[in-house]
Amino acid sequence: MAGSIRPRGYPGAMTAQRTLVLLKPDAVQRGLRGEIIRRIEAKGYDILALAQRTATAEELAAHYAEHEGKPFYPGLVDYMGSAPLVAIVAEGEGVIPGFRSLAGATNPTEAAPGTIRGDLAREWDLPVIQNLVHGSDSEESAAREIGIWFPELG
Ligand code: IDP
Ligand code: MG
Repeated sequence: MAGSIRPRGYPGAMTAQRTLVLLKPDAVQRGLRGEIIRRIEAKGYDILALAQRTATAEELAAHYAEHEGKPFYPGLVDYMGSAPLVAIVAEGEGVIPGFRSLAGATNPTEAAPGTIRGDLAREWDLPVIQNLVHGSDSEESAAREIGIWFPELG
């Protein structure tokens, strides 16, 4: 809650969720870190942790275990490990579905205008969809993914 203007212990504080956001390598390479973080902060979520680094093969295998064996999996881990990314833990009531809503649909062509992917990404003829951001899709995923990227918060 560092930096929050809300009083500590405000009603409902115990219901806050945490989600794991990744600014993928295309977001970093295109200089969109600030624009995406701006949207997270403008929505009102708190940023608890933030780190830029190149993901290891072990981190990506753990993070994307659910996609292993799919046709786009080799391209996905290659894309995600190709250059630095930024891992973020964001906090707030409803932040798990709320960030997914900010991000928009997986395919940037289908993502609605107003969303991160809809406004800032497009399709390319590549083996994997490059769509700027990852956001956890459930409380279980968020807890697992935060443990991968920020074990010190576990
Ligand atoms: P999500 O990021 O919207 O949660 P997931 O289905 O979890 O989407 O897929 C993880 C990532 O894998 C996507 O963000 C995208 O980069 C890539 N991806 C997903 N489905 C496809 C596909 O059908 N073709 C190519 N890449 C895909
Ligand atoms: Mg997903």
